[in-house]
Amino acid sequence: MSGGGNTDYGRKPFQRSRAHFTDRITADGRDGWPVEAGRYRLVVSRACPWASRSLVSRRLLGLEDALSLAIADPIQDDRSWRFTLDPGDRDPVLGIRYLSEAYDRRETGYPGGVSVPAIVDVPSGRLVTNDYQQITLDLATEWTALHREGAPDLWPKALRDEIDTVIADVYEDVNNGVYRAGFATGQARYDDAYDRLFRRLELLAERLAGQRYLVGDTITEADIRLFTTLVRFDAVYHGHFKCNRWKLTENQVLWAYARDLYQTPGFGDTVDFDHIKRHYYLVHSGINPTGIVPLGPDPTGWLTPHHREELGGRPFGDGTPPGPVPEAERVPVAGRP
Ligand SMILES: N[C@@H](CCC(=O)N[C@@H](CS)C(=O)NCC(=O)O)C(=O)O
Repeated sequence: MSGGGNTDYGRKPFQRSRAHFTDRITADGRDGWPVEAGRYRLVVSRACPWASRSLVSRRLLGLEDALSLAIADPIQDDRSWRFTLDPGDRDPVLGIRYLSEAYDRRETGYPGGVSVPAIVDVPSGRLVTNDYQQITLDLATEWTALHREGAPDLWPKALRDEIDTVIADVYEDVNNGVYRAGFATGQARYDDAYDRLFRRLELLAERLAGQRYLVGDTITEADIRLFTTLVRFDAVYHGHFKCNRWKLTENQVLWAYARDLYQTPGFGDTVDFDHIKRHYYLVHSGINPTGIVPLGPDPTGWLTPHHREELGGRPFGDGTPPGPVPEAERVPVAGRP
């Protein structure tokens, strides 16, 4: 199905760097970081799918007051993530210009990359964790004392095995699969990533044809993780990463599923298409050397009716949707449909 060309299995595949700081913020504080309202700051880029998971979870769980938010400029410079969207180019709470300063306070000479999402301890200014795989699970299970009333259970114990199986496949073939395709340096690796991506998406579409959410009948961690890739699909992965067997808008089931989530409070209200497009098309100069940011696609389709409620399902289980987005965190008009 996919193009031929040279085989390149001898070359190094795209490798996602290990999350280096894996301390956990827990209810019992066993790593020295107890859950505490107002103590920590979540640093994200709205462009980043891994960071966006934590933005969605934080909204769904109503943790906005307990865990404050710093939004980095979508365009990194040679010192990585920076707070150039803030007055004086400084994060107003941490007082730093670059996220790397919090990494340095944690460990001098840390050789790894500076990545988001990151959680920083406000009193000491030290990075606590950049473990993107664990952060949302901990928000769901360790931060419960600070959840809003009516917060959903995003990782319910009874469904955990099934959720974990789904998220492992989604990670491998979809979340990370688009990157393996986009950053492939040879044809065979690209072909393999592309084939696995679309095979997995088609399986997921079959699963979602008859049920509203991935696992059980409520929104879970699994939906959050699939959503953050789907919402970027046509805007960046289809063109920039060459994941172009079809567009999301051409897959009836997944497009309706993604719109359903987008229109659910806590999902679409965290998405900034302007940050997403500028980050991918400007930062990855190796695959987009001209730095031209495409004007399309037209995002207004995200607001069209999806009819997924006909499948039943209880988005928040016995809980309720989150309230409005805090004024200071509203996505600017340029980033919304
Ligand atoms: N790179 C992280 C995962 C999160 C991630 O890849 N974030 C991206 C933005 S989407 C990032 O911050 N990249 C900069 C870098 O890793 O140097 C890891 O593997 O620990």
